[in-house]
Amino acid sequence: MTRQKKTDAPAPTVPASCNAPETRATMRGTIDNLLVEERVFRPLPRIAAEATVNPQDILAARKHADADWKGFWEEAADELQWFRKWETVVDETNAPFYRWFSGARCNIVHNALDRHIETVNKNRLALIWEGEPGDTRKLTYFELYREVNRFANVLRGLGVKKGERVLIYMPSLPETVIAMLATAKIGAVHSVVFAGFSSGALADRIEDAQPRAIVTVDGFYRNGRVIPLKPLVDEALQHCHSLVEAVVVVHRAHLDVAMHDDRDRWWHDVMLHQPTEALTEVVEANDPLFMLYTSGTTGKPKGIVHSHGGYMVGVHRTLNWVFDLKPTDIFWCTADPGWITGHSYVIYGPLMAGTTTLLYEGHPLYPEAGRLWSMVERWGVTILYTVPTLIRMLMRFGTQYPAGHDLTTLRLLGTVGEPISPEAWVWFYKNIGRGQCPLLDTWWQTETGMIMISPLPVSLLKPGSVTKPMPGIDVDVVDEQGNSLPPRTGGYLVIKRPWPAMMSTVFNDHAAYVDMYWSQFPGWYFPGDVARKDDDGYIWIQGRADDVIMIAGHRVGTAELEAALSSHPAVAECGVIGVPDEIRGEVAKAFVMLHDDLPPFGGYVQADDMETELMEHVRRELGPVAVLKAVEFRKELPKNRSGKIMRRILRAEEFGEDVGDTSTLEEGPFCLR
Ligand code: 6R9
Repeated sequence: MTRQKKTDAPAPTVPASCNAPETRATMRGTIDNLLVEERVFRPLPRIAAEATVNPQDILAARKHADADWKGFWEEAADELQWFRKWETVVDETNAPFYRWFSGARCNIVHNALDRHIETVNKNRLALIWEGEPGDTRKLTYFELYREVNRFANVLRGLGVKKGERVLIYMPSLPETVIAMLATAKIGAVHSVVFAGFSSGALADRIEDAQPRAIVTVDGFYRNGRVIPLKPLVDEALQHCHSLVEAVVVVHRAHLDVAMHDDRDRWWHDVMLHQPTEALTEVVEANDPLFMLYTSGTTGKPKGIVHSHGGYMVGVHRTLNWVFDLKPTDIFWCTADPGWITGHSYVIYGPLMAGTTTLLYEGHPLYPEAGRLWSMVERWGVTILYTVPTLIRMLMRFGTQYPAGHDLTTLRLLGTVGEPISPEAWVWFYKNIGRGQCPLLDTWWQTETGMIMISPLPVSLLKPGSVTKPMPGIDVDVVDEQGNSLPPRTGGYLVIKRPWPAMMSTVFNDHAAYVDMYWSQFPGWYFPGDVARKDDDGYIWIQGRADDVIMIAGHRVGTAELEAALSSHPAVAECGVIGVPDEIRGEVAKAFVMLHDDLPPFGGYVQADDMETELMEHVRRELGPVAVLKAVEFRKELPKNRSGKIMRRILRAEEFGEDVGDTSTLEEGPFCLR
């Protein structure tokens, strides 16, 4: 890139891994790389001094994993408690249906909760919850344990059996965590449905999952409003065939909701007089723990299934390595519980680690743009793990809000969910992390269950790169034939070895599991992303393979075009798609949200016309291949529950096509703005 702010790097002595234009790939099936980002951030001495995992450990772990990957994961499994050890670390006889820790007996709730009651963790805070109006609740491990046991008894009383599904349609509340853990405790399978979804989306998921019971809430607070939820359950149940025998309703927003006598029960009524002890079901390691729906580009959402044993090992190991947890940490991952990040790194991971996890019910900008920072200050948050979309949104409000709060407790930052543009990365690092906190950009998926590619606190960081695979994870970038690509050549990201927290299947559709993830490159897992490595082996995600744009024979990932656009000071958010072009075949079209709180275009406009200015800016940043044909200015961009821009919807709108499944589209109260 033309803008190289070397002053941002504390010690920019590492050879720059630049991507010289002359080496751009022209091979079929490879992705061009246009973005050249040269800033590097060296490990901070203070962080290195307190790190549990230092660079030598990482090297040793990689060596160990490469020589004996099963032994490597077996060691990770030994850090947790099992009722009976496995017969095989990973049974590959029916690949790609890998069975991790086959024959073992366990329950993730034993590790997340039960075992802490016997240790000093018993009276430590497990959960701090803050409601949007400002009400708060704190639960120690012992208190959470008792609540979970009571609700486990409720579920058993309602006739929920091992292996049956419990659907949880709730926002971020303590009861959401309690319901999830209680379901897992009795060996049932939870399916959390994002509270921002419509009754139609809920009905589809009920129809597919066939839950025995539903847990929901009368309503909740979001952006200063009360959002009723229970009526949507009634509506969904009217419109689908289901086995649902009981709906348990948490009383949160004092709404006068209709209750069906034979089916609906208040949470506080059923919890009354329940014993505070409950047996933890002993399950086989491959028994299902939960399912979570993701929507493909077309068709119905798919229920991604995860199992107890492998998932707990993968999540536990990655949380401890990436975030190097300390007994004094207050861990805040801002993800919704209806997203995989909420499962792995708000609930299961932090609880297995015995740390304190913070949950927030409401909108991140309510009542004003400093809400997040006031919460960091109030609770003394030490680790903040969030999404690029939220960072971009907060950037729009400038530095006055973070500057007004004491953020000095923060020691680590993380992001997940989308490529983070170097601009947003540096803003977060400097203004929130004060240049003192490593920023860990973690790549993974609902399907992978755990972080797969990420720096550790002692890694050298490059803004916009997810750095290197976690030890034990074998990642490569290949062309369409599966040949490994040299550095600086983009291609398909593949994972060449199974890993413990991998999904076990698609619920009720084993063929879809094989087709969607294992058929493109037989024997390897294909996540659907395009990426490149640089000369240091660092990985740069270029976007989703489905979104790649072919400009005059050059294949360009959306992440690079969007990062270049985002580096223009007037651009708040953007999404790029390919549109037909007579000469070049295809060119890019951008949908852009400008900073609306700046003077017209922030005074940055050199050309008369903002569209021309942005087109020229992208060309300056990325070179002549990056042809932006048009820029459309928008007040909103379509996003899903985790804030990802849905280019599929932009494309469908552009071409007047059916937008397909929009059930995961974030609308109304959940829309981040
Ligand atoms: C955890 C989660 C998965 C897709 C993934 C990729 C994108 C996630 C990323 C990232 C660039 C990162 N993605 N993390 N892209 N950098 N650090 O996000 O799961 O909702 O299933 O999405 O998100 O495209 O394939 P999920």
